[in-house]
Amino acid sequence: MATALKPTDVEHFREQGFMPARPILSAGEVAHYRGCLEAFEAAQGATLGELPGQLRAKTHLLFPWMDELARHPAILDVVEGLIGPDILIYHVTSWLKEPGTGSYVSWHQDATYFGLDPAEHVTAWVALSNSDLESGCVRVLPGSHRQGQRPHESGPTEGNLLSNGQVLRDIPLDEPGVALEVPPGHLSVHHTHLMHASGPNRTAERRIGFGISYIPTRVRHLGETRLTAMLVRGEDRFDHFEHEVPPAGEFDDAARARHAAACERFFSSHGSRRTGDGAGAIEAH
Ligand SMILES: O=C(O)CCC(=O)C(=O)O
Repeated sequence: MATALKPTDVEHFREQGFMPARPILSAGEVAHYRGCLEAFEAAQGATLGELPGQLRAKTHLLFPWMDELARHPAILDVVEGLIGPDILIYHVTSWLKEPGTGSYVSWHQDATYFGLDPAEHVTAWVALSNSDLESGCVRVLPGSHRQGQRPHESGPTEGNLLSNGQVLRDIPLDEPGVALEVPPGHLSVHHTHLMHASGPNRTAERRIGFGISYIPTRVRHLGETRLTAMLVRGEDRFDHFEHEVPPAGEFDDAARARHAAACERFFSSHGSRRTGDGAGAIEAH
């Protein structure tokens, strides 16, 4: 699968603040990664979002298959084309929208609570199911990243997958924006200042996506707590983050302990992140 970016792809990202869906995984890989997620959920008798322990956040620290997906060479090739060769994973959010839950995401910019400088973070959104308007895909305001960081305020938390229900002032929830539809096995990428939101999943199927937030190693976190991040390509000559350790076993004790410690640091450095959409549900932004 050809994954290298063309100069026109990079220009589109710089101008519009997002990269539309492009194929990244084979059908076999989609079935494999989805199978791994759902086998774990079946064994637990609950979805990832229903289980306690903030499992939707930094999921790559818990499961070798998720670690493998987050460092997939085809994804990293795209990310490298945008932020350069020395790449850290700063955060991961498993965006699971179960049918009939009404979960949505209010208009926001990812940078709002990430506390990164310079604002060079990008989110690769990888689909393991069809993400379209009907199933609650991300909707964007093209070019809005050029406005830089805008003020957010606390909004309703009921059904909102974002912590504190944070919402950009002046953008109505029903602002249609432009749908960023992502078929299974494809990825889209958005800039940390791009304004975006998503509506409820109105289909009978789950909508499964992973938002993987990558930064170049030169970026630092502005805060007193030293946060963790995972080096996935190139080298880190800056030492701004403590390096995360990939999980050796599926949801094993060591992985769970490291995941809990990393989440504790991450969320305490950003204020309370608990959402109102179910036990243990946590949003990254
Ligand atoms: O997956 C969604 O519905 C929202 C995703 C999002 O807000 C993000 O990736 O930053």
